[in-house]
Amino acid sequence: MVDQTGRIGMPRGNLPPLELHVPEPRFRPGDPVDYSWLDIPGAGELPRFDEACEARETMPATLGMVRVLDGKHRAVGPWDPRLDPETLRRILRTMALTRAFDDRMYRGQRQGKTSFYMKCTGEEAVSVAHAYALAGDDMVFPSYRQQGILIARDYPLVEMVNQIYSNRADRLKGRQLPIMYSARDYGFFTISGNLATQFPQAVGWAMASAIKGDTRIATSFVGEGSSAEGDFHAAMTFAAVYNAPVILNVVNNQWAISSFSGFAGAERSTFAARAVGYGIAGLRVDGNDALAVYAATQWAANRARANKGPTLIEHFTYRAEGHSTSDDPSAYRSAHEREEWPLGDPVMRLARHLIALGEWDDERHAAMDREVAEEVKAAAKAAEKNGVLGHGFHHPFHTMFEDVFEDLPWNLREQAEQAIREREAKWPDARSPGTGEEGEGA
Ligand SMILES: Cc1ncc(C[n+]2csc(CCOP(=O)(O)OP(=O)(O)O)c2C)c(N)n1
Ligand SMILES: [Mg+2]
Repeated sequence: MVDQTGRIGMPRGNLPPLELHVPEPRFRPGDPVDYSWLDIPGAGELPRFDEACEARETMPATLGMVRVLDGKHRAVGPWDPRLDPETLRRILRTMALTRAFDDRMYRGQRQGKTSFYMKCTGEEAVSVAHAYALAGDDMVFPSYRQQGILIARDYPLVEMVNQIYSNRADRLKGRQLPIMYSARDYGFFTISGNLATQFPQAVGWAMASAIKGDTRIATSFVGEGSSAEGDFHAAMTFAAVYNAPVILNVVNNQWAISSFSGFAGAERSTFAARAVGYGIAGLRVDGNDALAVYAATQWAANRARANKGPTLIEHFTYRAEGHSTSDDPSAYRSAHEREEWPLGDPVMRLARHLIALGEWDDERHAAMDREVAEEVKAAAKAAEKNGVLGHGFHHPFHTMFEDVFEDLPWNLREQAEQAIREREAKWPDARSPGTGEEGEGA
């Protein structure tokens, strides 16, 4: 750059030097936590917009928040989905089951039964209430933290554990990282570790559904950190241009492993507000309020099904535990964040609402907790019979060469033969090489 005096790159004395802002989280390990700076709108404050409104009319909902459960555990305001107590209890039980499943699988990882696990503790309402508000055959393009959707759709827990243990009953034959499920018959698209790829895929699926004249809509989830990926923006553009029947969810749980949400832009605006710039309806929702998640999802699903367009939903929540079993959050954030989180625990909030209605009590809650723990235990025991990591009963290793090409190309056939030879040389005593039944060390 050349200034008026012809000097290149020299600072101009009359202007401040340019500087960058590097985001820094408010609290680090050991810091006391005070969330009073967080502006959380009250329950029932936000008006409910017409499902067929113009996308830009939802601007207040992208800066405000859909909230139904108030501080006294009552359901208030125009977003109350008015669910009957039986449905509320089913949602509560599914959230409790999801939490119990997470707890047991986490322990399973610590016991060496799997290499990896990811919990969704504190975020159960996001996936479970969302699933309850969809039709059972709507297509889900999840991230790795929506196990609650599979559980809400009654996917067998034992199949989930088989996949997590990479055992011989794993339908995915040990080819996916544990927890990266795939369940075509449950409308649950294969989870990918490549963040945000599912967003444009969901939009493409929704466009195809419309092209075929189908009535099924698609829904997809990314974390707030992943919303910084280019795929997020490609998906938003396609969804807006073609008015695709899709719900695009950003789960803002405040953290992307050790990066806080500020690195994805949270200091500047809400994630929901991204919607309006694209011409997409946007809703920010209290992600720890199952009724609010249900109501927002129902609004977006009705809108999409009526050909009124896509919706971006930001679920405002908190990742209560580590990112995964490979993570140690005490190294980068204050442990007090979880205790101080102003939106509480989604399971307890729904339970207290039911208690306030006279439809639940502490004894029933304790009995439910015991029941879901037993259900998970039974599934885990049944799956263990099919093998766990490190103790055999895996799919024969040479099956990794199968199922991609109808006829194995010569180079892969050579590689497969070489792999079998090397294995026999390494473990000459193995009972039946490659069957996965060799036991320890296989
Ligand atoms: C394209 C890509 N970049 C980076 C990673 C590594 N990675 C895995 S999870 C993760 C954090 C994602 O955080 P967020 O999107 O907020 O979701 P959350 O884990 O909080 O649910 C990162 C960076 C990846 N898997 N894929
Ligand atoms: Mg996150």
